[in-house]
Parts: sequence; C-alpha cells; structure tokens
Amino acid sequence: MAIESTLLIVKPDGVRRGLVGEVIRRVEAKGLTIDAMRLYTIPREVAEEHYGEHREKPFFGELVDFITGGPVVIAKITGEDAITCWRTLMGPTNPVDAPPGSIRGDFATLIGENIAHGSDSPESAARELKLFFGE
Ligand code: D4T
Repeated sequence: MAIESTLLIVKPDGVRRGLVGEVIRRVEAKGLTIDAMRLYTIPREVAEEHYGEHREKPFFGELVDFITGGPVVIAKITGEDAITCWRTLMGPTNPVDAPPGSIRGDFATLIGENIAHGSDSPESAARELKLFFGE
C-alpha cells in the first residue's frame, strides 16, 4: 500500500460520446483525487512516444491515428494504490472481457475504442506523467 499518482486519459471515443463526466464521477466516488486535468489534442509525436512499446505491432498506426483523432481529457490522479485502483475501475483492455460495473465493461465493445487509459506500473506512471504534464 502506498500513495501513488497515475495518468488518466479519457480517449477520443469517450469524449465524443459524452462520457467524461461519468468517468470522472467514478474516479471521485472511488476516493481518488484529481490533481490536474485538461482537454488536450495529443500531437502525433507525443502519441508515438506514449505508445512506443507497441511500435512494431500491426495495430500501431491505427492506434496513433485514433488517439490523435480528437480531443482527449488527461488527468493526474492520486491516492492509495492509485495505479491499480484506476486500472480496476477501467477493467481489462479488451472490453469483451471487462465485467459489468467496470468502465470498459459498461460502455465499450471494441479493443480499439476502449474509452480510457491508465498507466500500468509505477515506472509507466512516472514516464507518462512527465510526458503529458512535464512533472
Ligand atoms: P491503454 O494503454 O490504452 O490503456 O491500454 P492498456 O494499457 O490497457 O493495453 P495495451 O497497452 O496492451 O494496449 C494499448 C492500446 O492498444 C489498443 N490495442 C491493443 C488494439 O487496438 N489492439 C490490440 O490487439 C491490443 C492488444 C488498445 C489499447
């Protein structure tokens, strides 16, 4: 158990569908704190760095096109085990496997349009918060 900060992104599909309020409501209801938040259109080079681990994957081009294709909401959220808490609120990456009650389980069917992002480790959180908030 430790106080952590992590990166939250409401992806372009979530913003387009008017789900920002619903996502943030769940984060606040869980007890996590929003330290910073803003609407942002991700530049291509930032998206390519963010998803660098997937550079060789067949879905990389589509992934970058998608995440840069409209405004997102980025937030720094903090709390007890915030990295795991936020990933549990989202549910598994593939919405088909995500249980009802999770964000992806309740609102998505496609792996390429899965509403939200969360850092997957303390190392990723540090890297991603620096990339998006410069801290
Ligand atoms: P993000 O980073 O979007 O929160 O996703 P995850 O951390 O949950 O999952 P990930 O890094 O494995 O995948 C990143 C991103 O790529 C999309 N994706 C993934 C896809 O379009 N097709 C695929 O086959 C996979 C594995 C979805 C999330």
